[in-house]
Amino acid sequence: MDIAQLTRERPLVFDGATGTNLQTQDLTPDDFGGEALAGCNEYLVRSKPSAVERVHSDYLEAGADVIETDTFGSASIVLAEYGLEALAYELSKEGAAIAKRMALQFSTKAKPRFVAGSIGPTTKLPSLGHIGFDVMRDSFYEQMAGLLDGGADLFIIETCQDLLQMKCALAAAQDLFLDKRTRLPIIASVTIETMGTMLMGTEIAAALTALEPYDIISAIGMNCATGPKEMEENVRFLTQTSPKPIFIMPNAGLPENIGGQAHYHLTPEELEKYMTHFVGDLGVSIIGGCCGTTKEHIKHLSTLAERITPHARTIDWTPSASSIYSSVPMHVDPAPVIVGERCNTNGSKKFRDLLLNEDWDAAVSMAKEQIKEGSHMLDLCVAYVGRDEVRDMREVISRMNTAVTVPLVIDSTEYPVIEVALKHYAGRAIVNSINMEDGEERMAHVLPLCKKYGAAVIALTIDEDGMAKTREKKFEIAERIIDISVNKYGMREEDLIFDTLTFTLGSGDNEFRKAGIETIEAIRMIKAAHPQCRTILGVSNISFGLNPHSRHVLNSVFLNHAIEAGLDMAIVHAAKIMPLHKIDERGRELANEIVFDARRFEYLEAA
Ligand code: THG
Repeated sequence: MDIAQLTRERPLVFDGATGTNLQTQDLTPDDFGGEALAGCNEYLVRSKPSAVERVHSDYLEAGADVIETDTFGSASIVLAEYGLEALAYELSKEGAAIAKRMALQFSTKAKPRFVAGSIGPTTKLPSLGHIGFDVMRDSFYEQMAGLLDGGADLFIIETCQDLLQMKCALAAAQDLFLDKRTRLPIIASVTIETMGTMLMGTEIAAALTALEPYDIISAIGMNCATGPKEMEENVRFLTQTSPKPIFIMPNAGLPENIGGQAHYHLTPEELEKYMTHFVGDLGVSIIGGCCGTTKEHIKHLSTLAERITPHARTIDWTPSASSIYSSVPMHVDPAPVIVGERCNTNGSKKFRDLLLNEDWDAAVSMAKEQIKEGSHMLDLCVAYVGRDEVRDMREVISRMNTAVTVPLVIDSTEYPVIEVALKHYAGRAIVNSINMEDGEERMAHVLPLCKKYGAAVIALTIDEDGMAKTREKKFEIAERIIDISVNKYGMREEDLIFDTLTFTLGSGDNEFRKAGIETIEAIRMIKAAHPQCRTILGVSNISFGLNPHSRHVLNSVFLNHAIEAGLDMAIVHAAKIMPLHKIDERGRELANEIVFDARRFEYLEAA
């Protein structure tokens, strides 16, 4: 099934609430298989399948194109609450099989009906350390395997509260599709609470940034928590920015608590009115109902779908990285995106000492300090000879995941370190870095990780001959990396950030006198040929070996020239970058002479 194709002319209509519908059937504890299982809707597929069939037939009669399986909580980690964890695969499979049987009964050539395997968020938040990535992924894998084997046509990973939980589910789906040599469309749907973010504090833009890179996601959207009215601003945002089709499944309004029970008051006519706007004016292409919606609501949506075409959207997409909270573009105006350099064991004695003392809280404080100083993102490197870098990365990043509001750049040469970081990071990280020192070897390890977790990547202009010195060689390596990354590993140009690297100009070494110009001109060449690609520099490298004041001046002047050539991002100590007007004329002149190799005197030794 091709979601984009199916929704070109008409929106696709999902069904309504499962729980609310089951409640109207006045089921007894016996129907659930005994007191101990009462309330476990997922067990009904075995204890009373007729109740589940009734939900499905109600919505199919109402005209839903897609019905959801009664498997929202059929992952072992949820079923464990009823001692049913061993049945996760079976219940998922039976749930899908019942739905498939019903869908086939109603399917016609003119109106095919589909089954969406429902995958809920479980009861655990991995970003809060409730559960580890691998355990959660395995649980989703088993649930999804059951849904697939039972005949689901697509998966809906819904009511997501924690992006890391969504990443576990997406990793499970990727693994399952590889193992079974198949592929189903996936709808990824987050829940935005009344306060305007996901439960973990995630803004809709951060969710979109983190999810958009996943090829296996066919549509992105929102469900639950609120009614359509409260969703409107975020619906508008998604329809204006998301390259993927949009799915919206609101509750029947905000729930009202009456005698300890949630009541939903939005009428079918009101839901239809909002959805007319969402589809017809904003371009939403998949609609349905969450909590409180009934057969009557879905009837209204399916008749609406017969007479409305999703508005053709104009998409303003900005490639970005994100933390669990917010999204940061990989280009800002004025440039550059400032990547704080100090959370680096090789770049800061203070950070190194904190790591050696395992003072994780103070390490997090250093991160926060850099944000205060103006960093838009932070480079993070915990490598230290003799220490367990995987463990250190896990300790630091699992804290920074929720404590640091800006995106992280994972700086490591070790593949397992990169993977452990990506498994503990809910946002969209940038991996620092790949290069071609050993040919394709490093790319072969790192790029599949970037694909699997949706990360962007920094690529250094280094090849088998070492670090490129001339602009032509830097450009040639960049082109080679683009070719392999895009054509062999499925990355997009917008996922690649090139670092044209510079040797220090502070050594006074004649061999490197042109290093600054070559680095800057290589940026110009890459941006001209590949405007989608981003560029970055570790600016402080240029001035190693000079005294602190000269370093600040040279770094600032060099950065300025690099920006003029098209530099998008800079790894710097934000507090030490000076605006040009704050540097006296003599300092600027000297720095310019060094950068452009126009030195009149050999003053460097004296610096
Ligand atoms: N490109 C990419 N990543 C990189 C670099 C790069 N990561 C590491 C490095 N280069 C960028 N980070 C730093 C961090 C600190 C310093 C230089 C580069 C630095 N530190 C001072 C020193 O060593 O003298 C301060 C030391 C201290 O505070 O103890 O200069 O090029 N992709």
